Amino acid sequence: MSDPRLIEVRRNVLKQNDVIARALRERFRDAGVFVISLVSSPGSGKTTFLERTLTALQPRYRVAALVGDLATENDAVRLARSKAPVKQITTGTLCHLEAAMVQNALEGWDLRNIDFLFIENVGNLVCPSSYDLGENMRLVLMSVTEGEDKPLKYPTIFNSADIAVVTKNDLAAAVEFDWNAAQVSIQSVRPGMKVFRLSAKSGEGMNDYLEFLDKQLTEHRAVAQI
Ligand SMILES: Nc1nc2c(ncn2[C@@H]2O[C@H](COP(=O)(O)OP(=O)(O)O)[C@@H](O)[C@H]2O)c(=O)[nH]1
Ligand SMILES: [Mg+2]
Repeated sequence: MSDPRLIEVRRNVLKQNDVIARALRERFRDAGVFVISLVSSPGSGKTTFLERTLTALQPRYRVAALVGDLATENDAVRLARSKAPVKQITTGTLCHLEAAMVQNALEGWDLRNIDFLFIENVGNLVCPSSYDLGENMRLVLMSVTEGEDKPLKYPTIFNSADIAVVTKNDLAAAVEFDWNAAQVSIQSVRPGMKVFRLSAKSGEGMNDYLEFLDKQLTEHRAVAQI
């Protein structure tokens, strides 16, 4: 049986996170920035996908990114090639980002100068699901090389996400990826979820996703009357 004190501590940590996440969400809304967080297992292709996204959006939008990892600044170095402002958050032993880490990382940034802020979470399909980061949209990424049943095995993270992206489509034939089976897995966990199929390496399928982001920002600003 679980220790009731442990449950109490966990509850308090989550509550504290929610308070900060709520404040962040208000700050984001006031600044008119649209915030997208990315979650996936390690190696699914978050950084590759994000680098391509940042580069593609830059001519029209002001973009920035925060990236979380247990150790190393490798991903921030890769993302900085897009010339967008990027900050690395190293979490040490923690397998997820928390709202307070995002808040600290944003120090010194004027959010009014950003249209899209992306937050790459630590690669993990379990821990990040319960931590609200104040984002407007949570994107869960899965790659064709991971198999079709990840949503069934990790339903909580798929449930907590708003949209799904299936990436590395250039490898689909080589790994005999079954698109229908993947769709069934995703839709059974999160009925109606919007899914994009693409390859961040070749760029195939990226346009639909970029157009979707475009619309999201327009709608967000119309609702917030910015
Ligand atoms: N073939 C192919 N490889 C990819 C694609 N996206 C990422 N990769 C490769 O997958 C590996 C992990 O990618 P990375 O972006 O670091 O994943 P992350 O750990 O989720 O950030 C790297 O070797 C990438 O080059 C893709 O669309 N197609
Ligand atoms: Mg990465």
